[in-house]
Amino acid sequence: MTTIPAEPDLQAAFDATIDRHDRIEPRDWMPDAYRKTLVRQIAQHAHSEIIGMQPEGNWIGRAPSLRRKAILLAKVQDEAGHGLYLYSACETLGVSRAELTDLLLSGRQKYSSIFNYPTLSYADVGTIGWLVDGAAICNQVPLCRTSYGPYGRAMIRICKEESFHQRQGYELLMTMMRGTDEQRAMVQESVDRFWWPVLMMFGPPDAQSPNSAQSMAWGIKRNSNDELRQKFVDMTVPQAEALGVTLPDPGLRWNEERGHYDFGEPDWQEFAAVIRGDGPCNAQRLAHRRAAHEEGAWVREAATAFAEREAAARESAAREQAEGASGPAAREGVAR
Ligand code: BYC
Repeated sequence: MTTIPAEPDLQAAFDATIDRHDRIEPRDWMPDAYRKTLVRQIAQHAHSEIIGMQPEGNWIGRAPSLRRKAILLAKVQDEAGHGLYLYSACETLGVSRAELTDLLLSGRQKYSSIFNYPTLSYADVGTIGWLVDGAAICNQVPLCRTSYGPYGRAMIRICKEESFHQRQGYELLMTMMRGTDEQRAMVQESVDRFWWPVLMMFGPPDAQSPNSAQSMAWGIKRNSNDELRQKFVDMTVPQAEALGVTLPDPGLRWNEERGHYDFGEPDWQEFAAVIRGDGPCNAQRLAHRRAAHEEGAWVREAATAFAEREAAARESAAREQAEGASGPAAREGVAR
C-alpha cells in the first residue's frame, strides 16, 4: 500500500528542492501560491511574445529590401514560437491555452508595457532588436535558472534566439548610422522614444514591487528588478557609444565608486498608466489580438473536428480488431 505524505512533509520536500537550487517539476507537489505566481508570470510572458509580434509586424510589408524583409519575418515568427513554448510551459501547471487566451483578451492578465508604444519608422525595428530584445535578454538569462523546470528549459531556447534578435537590431542601426544624415536622425529619434519605456520593462523599483521578495525566495526570479535594470544600463551605454547615438538621460554618468552608471528615474506614473490600459496603443493591440483570435476560429474548429474524426476512426479500428480476434477465424484457430 502506498502512503500519501502529509502536507508538512510535502512542504519540507519542496523547500529543500528550492534551497538546493534544484528544479520543481510538473508532477511535484507545490504550494498553491507558487503555482499561481508561475501561471501569472509565465502567462504574461507568453502574451508579451504574441502581442510583441504586432509593433514589428507593422513593418513587414514596408521593409526597405528583400534581405530586411526576410530577417524581420524570421524574427516575428520566432516570437510566435516563443509564445507557444511559454503557453505549453504554463499548461503543465494545469491551465489551458484557451483559458489563458481568454484572460488576456478580457484584460485580466497583462503583457509587457513596452508593446503599448507605436513603431513610427523602420529605425524602430532596429531599436526594438537592440534595446527591447537587449533588455529581454538581461531579464531572461537568469530565468534559465528559474526553479520551475519547464519554464527554465523554455527560456534556454528563447534566449538563444533573442541573442540573434538583438544582433540583427544592432546591425540594422549600425548600417543606418553609416548612411545619410537623415538615417542617423531617424535612429536617434527612435532611441529617444524607446529609451525610457525600455527601462520600465524591468518592472517597478524594488521598493514598490509587491511580488519580488516572494518570487526571489522561491527562486522564480533570480535577480531583483533594479539589479537587472542596472545591468542593462551598464551593458548598453558602451554599445550606444560604439553606435554613435546619445541616450536621452542628462543624469547618465559613470560612478567610479559604485562601479556602475548612475541614471535617471523613469516616469513611473506613465508606467502605471500603461499597465492600467491607458498607454498609447493598448486598445489597438488588444483589438487586433481579439480580431485575429476570432478570425482564427475556423482553424480551431477544423482542427478539433479533424482530431475527433481521427479518434473515432482509431476507436472503430480497435473495435474491429478486437471483434476479429474473437470472431470465427480466431475461434477456428483455437480449435485447431
Ligand atoms: N509590463 O511585483 P512586480 C520580449 C506588473 S517579451 C507590464 O515587480 P514581477 C519580446 C507585474 O506583472 C518580454 N506589467 O512583478 C517579445 C505586477 O502586476 P500583477 C516579456 C508589468 O512579476 C516580442 C506589477 O506590475 N518578458 O522580450 O515580480 C518582441 C508589479 O510588478 C511590468 C517577461 O515577461 C511590465 N514591464 O516582476 C520582442 C519576463 N513590470 O501581475 C521582444 C518575465 C511589472 O501583480 N517576467 N509589471 O498584476 C518577469 O521577469 C517579471 O514578471 C517582471 C515583473 C520583471 C516583468
